[in-house]
Amino acid sequence: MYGGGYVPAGADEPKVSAENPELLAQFEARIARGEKIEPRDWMPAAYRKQLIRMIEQHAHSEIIGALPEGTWITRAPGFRRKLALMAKVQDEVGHAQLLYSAAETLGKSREDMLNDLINGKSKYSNVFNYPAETWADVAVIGFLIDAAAIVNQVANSKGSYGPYCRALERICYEESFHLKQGHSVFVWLATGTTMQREMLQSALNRWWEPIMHFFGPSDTMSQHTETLMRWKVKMASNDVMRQQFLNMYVPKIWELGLSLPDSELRKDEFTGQWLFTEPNWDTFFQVINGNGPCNRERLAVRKIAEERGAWVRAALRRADARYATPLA
Ligand code: FAQ
Repeated sequence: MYGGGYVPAGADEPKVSAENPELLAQFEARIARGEKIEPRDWMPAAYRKQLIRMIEQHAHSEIIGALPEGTWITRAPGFRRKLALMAKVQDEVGHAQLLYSAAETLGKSREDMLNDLINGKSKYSNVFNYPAETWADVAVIGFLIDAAAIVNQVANSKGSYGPYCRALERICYEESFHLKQGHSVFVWLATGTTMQREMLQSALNRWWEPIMHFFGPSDTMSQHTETLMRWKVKMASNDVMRQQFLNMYVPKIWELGLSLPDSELRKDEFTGQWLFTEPNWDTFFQVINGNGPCNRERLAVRKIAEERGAWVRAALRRADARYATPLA
């Protein structure tokens, strides 16, 4: 069922059954009451491990996610578009900062997380392994990928881990501006010249499957959903979030006279569910395991950034050490 060399996590998972049953029951009761779990609170090892995995992947997605759009800052049409895109890309990097800080509260250092990103041990969102070929790709990313991210993040900001939820709340405020920026470019192109509409349609066709993949494998294939939903880290399953996205955004795309590259896509009026052609999950697993069109380039750029920034980090560490030394 799985492709792309994907090995489902599990063998080295901490066992929930090995936890102290009394502490586990108290922990689950707190979650059931809607309380937030904070860094110093007792938590099962599996909860900690799952949160680190998920928040770390999310943080990596933000810094790697800055790259496809980042390449368009100098080519954005006009000063206002350049300014808006530059501010957006800067926000994404800021989101990574917030998320790395949230993950650090669980005991993994930022340095270890960044090393695991560069050495390919840790994943990041599938969508950032595709190139932004034209200005219309920036419109699709800004409108639809930000929209997809918001669907996921608004839901999960109501989850159980305090530092992650607070980071998500702040991120969602900023993402809603990103969505407006993306929508503005998207509508501009959709209502522009024939060439602009064609460029947008072509970008939409290329991005549709990666966007469908964005919410993760269908529920029958998802490895972590059950555990994550039990502990209110994930507040809805992959399929439920995908449906929410389709419900909110497909009408907005069709309204502009654009099409989507799936002849099966339609809402079943009886069930209220969207019907669609199952995206190719083998392609998805290939992409998230390092074999997408841009994986190597993305990690190479990240590695260069780490190497070139090493002197700044060293200088900051020295400054920290100096201020920590009491004056004679
Ligand atoms: N990409 O068992 P599940 C953004 C992996 S932020 C790559 O269903 P889970 C902002 C998954 O890790 C975008 N890998 O997993 C922005 C697992 O592999 P593992 C990121 C994926 O955790 C916008 C395996 O497949 N958002 O875009 C993906 O229950 C514009 C089995 O899957 C977040 O990270 C994927 N799409 O559910 C920036 C939100 N989906 O770890 C710039 C937080 C699944 O066992 C421009 N994360 N996998 O080796 C989540 O909500 C969840 O982790 C899911 C996946 C829903 C992504």
